[in-house]
Amino acid sequence: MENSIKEKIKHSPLAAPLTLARMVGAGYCGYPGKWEGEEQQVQETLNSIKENGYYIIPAYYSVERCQDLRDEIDRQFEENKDKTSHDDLIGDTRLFGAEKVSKSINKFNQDPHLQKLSDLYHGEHAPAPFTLAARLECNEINKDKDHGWHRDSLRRQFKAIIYLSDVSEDNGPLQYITGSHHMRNILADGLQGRIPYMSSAIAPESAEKILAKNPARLKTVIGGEGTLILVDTTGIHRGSTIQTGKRYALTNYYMFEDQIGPRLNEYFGPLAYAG
Ligand SMILES: O=C(O)CCC(=O)C(=O)O
Ligand SMILES: [Fe+2]
Repeated sequence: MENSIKEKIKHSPLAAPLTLARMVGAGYCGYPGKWEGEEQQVQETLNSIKENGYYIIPAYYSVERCQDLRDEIDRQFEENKDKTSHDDLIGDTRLFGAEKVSKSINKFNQDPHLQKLSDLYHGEHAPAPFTLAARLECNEINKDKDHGWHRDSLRRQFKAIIYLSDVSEDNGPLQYITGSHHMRNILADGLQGRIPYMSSAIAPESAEKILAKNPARLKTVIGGEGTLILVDTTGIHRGSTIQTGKRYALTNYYMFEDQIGPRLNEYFGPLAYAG
C-alpha cells in the first residue's frame, strides 16, 4: 500500500477492519478446533486457550527441578556472555536458544506434551526452534517500568512459559487481556482502543480503554515456581513491572515450520536457529 494512504488510514476508523483483513490475508484464520478425539485433559487445555487465550497448570515442575533450572540459567548466562543480552532499562537478562547449550533446558524445549498441544493448536506440526531463558531483576531504573502492552505477532504466536521462581503481583507477572486473540476482538478491541493500523505495539491508553469497558478481562498470571502458562501471544499482553526480587522463566516459542530459518538469528541472536 502507498505510504501516504497508509498514514491516512493508520488512525482512522478503518484501521481495525483493515488490520483484521490483512491478518486474515496473511493466514490468521481462527482455530482448527479439531481435537474432539483427544483425551479430556488435552481438550480442556486447548479449549481454554481457544476461548481465553491462555491455560495455566500449577506445579508442572517440582520445586527441586525449578531450583536446578535457576542454577542452570545463572551458569549458562555466565558461560555464554557473548550470546546473552542484557537490558538495564527492563532489568532483563536473556539467552535465546538456551536449549542448545543446556540439556535440562532442552528437556523443556522438547517436552512431548507441550509439542502435542502446539501441533493441535496450530493445526499442523509447529516446533519450538528455540527456548528463551530469562532472569528479570528489579533495579533502580526499571522499578516503575513494564514491558509495554503488545501482540507478539499479527499471524499466530503460541508460547509455553514456565515460571522457575514464585511470581506474585510484585515479581513482574504476565498480564493478558482475555479473549484479545479472537478475530472478533481484533476488530472490536481495535475500534474500542483506537489501535493504529497493523500495530503490534498497544499504547497504554488503548489497553486502558479496552479494559475500562470490561475490567474482568484483565488476567494477571501469578503462581508458584513451576507454574506453566500456555498462551496465544497473538492476544494483547505484557510482562508487568518487577517491583521486587528476581523472576526466572523459560519460554518455548512455537512456530509454523515456514517461519523457521536463519532469519531468526537476526531477531533473536546466534543460538536461535541452529540450522
Ligand atoms: O514473560 C512474560 O511475562 C511475557 C513476556 C512476553 O511478552 C512474551 O513472552 O511474549
Ligand atoms: Fe510478548
